[in-house]
Amino acid sequence: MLKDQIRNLKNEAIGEILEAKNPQELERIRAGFLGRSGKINRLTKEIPKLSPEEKKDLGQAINEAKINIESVLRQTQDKLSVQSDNHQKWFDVTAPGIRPPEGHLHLVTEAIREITSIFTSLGFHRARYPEAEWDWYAFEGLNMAENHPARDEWETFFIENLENKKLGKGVLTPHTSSGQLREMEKYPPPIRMINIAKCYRRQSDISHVPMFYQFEGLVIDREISITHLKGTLDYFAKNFFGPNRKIRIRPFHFQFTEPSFEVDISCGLCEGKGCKFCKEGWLELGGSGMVHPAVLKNGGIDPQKYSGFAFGWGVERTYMMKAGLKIDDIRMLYGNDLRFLKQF
Ligand code: FA5
Repeated sequence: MLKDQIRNLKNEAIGEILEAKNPQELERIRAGFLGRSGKINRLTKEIPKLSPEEKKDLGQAINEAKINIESVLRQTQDKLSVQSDNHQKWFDVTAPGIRPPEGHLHLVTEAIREITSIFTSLGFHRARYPEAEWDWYAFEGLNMAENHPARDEWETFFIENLENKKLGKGVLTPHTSSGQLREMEKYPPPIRMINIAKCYRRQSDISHVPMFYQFEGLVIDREISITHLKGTLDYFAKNFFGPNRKIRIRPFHFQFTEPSFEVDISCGLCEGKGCKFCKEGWLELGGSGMVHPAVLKNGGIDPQKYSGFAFGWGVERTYMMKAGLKIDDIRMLYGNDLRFLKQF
C-alpha cells in the first residue's frame, strides 16, 4: 500500500514539474514534495511503524522516487533558466545599431550608369549585343575583309572550332562597333543607339586590359552631318567631365567611318595649356566618324537616303580622364584591391 502511494506521489511530482512555467513555480513544487514537511517526507515518518522487511522495501522505494524526482527537477531547472535568461535579456531598440561594412558599386559600373544617363537624356536607347560574336559583325561587315591589315590593330581572340558558313569565325568581340550592324538589322532609321558592352583584346599593360568596356554611339537619320557628331560629343564631355572641358576632333582613319576622327578632351589639370600629365593640353579619348556608306548598305540602309555618325570609346580610359582622378595603371581598376577601390 505504502509502496503504491510512493509511486503515485512520484508520478504526481514529475507531472507537476514538467508543467512548471518558471523557476519560482518549480521551487514551490520541489518544496511540496521533497521539502522537510513535503509529501514524501510525510510518508518517511511512517517507516518506524513497519516491520524490518517492509522498512527495507519502503526505504528503497522512497530513495528511488527521490532520485527520479530530483533528476527531472534538475533538467527542468536548466531548461527554465535558459528560457528566462533569454527572456530577461533586455535590449534597447532605440540604441544605434552596429553598421555592417558598406560597399559601393564598382567604379566602372558607376561610369557606365553615368554615361547611359547622359546619352538617354539625349534620346539614345541603351543597347547590348553579344560578346561572343561572328567575324561578319566585328570585321567583314564593317568594311574589313579577311586579311585586311587594319584588323591587326584589334588583336582579336578567336573562338576555337566555331565557324558559321555565312558569318565566318567566332570571335570575342574586340569592339562595340560590332553592334552597329546588329542595330541596323533590328531597327529601321532613325537610330540613336548607345551600346555599352565588354570587349576583348590580347593586350595587357598600364593602359590596356584584356577585357574592357566600350561605349558606342550610333546615330542614323536623314541629313546627319559632322556638326551633329561634334555637338553630341561636346554635350557628353561637358556633362561627364565638367563645363570647362572642351573637345576637339582630329582626322584619323577607320575602315568603317569616312571621314574618321580621333577625339581629344582638354586636360582637366592645366585646362588645355599643357602640363606634365597631358604634354600638349589634350588627352586622347577615342575614335569617331561618319558611318561608311558600305556599312550602311551591309546593315540594309540606303546610303543615298540616310547618313550617320558613330563613336566608340573605352569606358575605363574615359573615366580615368575625369579631373582629379590620378589612376596611373588601368589594371588597378580590375585588381580587386579594396584599399584602392575604397578611395572612390
Ligand atoms: C575602336 O575600337 C573603334 N571601334 C572605335 C570607333 C567606333 C571608331 C566608331 C569610329 C566609329 P580603338 O581601337 O581606338 O577604336 O578603341 C577605342 C577605345 O577603346 C580606345 O581609345 C580605348 O579607350 C579603348 N581601348 C582599346 N583597347 C583597349 C584595351 N586593351 N584596354 C582598355 N581600353 C581599350
